[in-house]
Amino acid sequence: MEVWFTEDQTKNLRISCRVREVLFSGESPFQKVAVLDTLEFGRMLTLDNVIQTNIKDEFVYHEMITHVGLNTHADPKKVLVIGGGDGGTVREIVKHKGVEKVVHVEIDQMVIDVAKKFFPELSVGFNDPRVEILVDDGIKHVKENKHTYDMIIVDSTDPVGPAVGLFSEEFYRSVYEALREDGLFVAQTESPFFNSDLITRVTSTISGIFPVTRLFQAVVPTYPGGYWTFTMGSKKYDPLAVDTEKISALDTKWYSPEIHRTAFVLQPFVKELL
Ligand code: AG3
Repeated sequence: MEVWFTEDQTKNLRISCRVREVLFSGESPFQKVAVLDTLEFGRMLTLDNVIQTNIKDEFVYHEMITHVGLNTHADPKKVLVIGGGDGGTVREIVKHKGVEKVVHVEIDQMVIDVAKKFFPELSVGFNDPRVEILVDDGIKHVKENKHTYDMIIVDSTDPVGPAVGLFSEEFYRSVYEALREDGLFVAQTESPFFNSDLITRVTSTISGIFPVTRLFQAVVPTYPGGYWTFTMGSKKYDPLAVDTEKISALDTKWYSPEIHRTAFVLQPFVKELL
């Protein structure tokens, strides 16, 4: 028997993956959580039937949401991660020896438990002594912690349901306040093919708050369109002014000093959104 998982990427577009086995399926107070063993992508985490991550392509997203910003800041010591309960983002941050503290705020305990059990490759960073995990609301956390972080990473789900607030002007203002005077933040900002209005709105909102706003891109095969964006809001540092020759070597598969530069090269149709 063939078993397939299908995500409705838009109302009119679907992605399907053949499933060898359903390893976990549960419902938390926030969402439906599932772990599927897929034939094409290996173990895959879905939340409310939306693909979050998988063993085959996770490195692209997790390396890009972390290293571009960490290598833009001159000396990031204290980093906050909002969301990203699978652990992939934290795993990449702790590769930076200069980082002294990572506060990881994830709203859903079930996602953390599932990551520990089914995604040891992603959740390894949870064991690093510099990492503190808080099961809490990220929006509340940034409001309550002013002038605290060098970098904030928003590793959210799509802008529907619980994550809507993480794409709002009010939230970006709290992020600004939660950052130290030379701090910066990076958020995942969806697909220019299917979420163009969101990209336009978010970049214009962020540029109204932060002196430097930059959109960059990478390829994530399992996300809608396969072309994914991230947006950086920065109080001082410009990622394009980084001397990429001075970036220290990291054990990565997608990110490199060359990619640090080329990720900001945008196609005309994407530039038009900004
Ligand atoms: N965060 C989810 C990105 C959005 C994916 N959207 C989609 N598949 N429709 C990824 C979490 C990884 N730590």
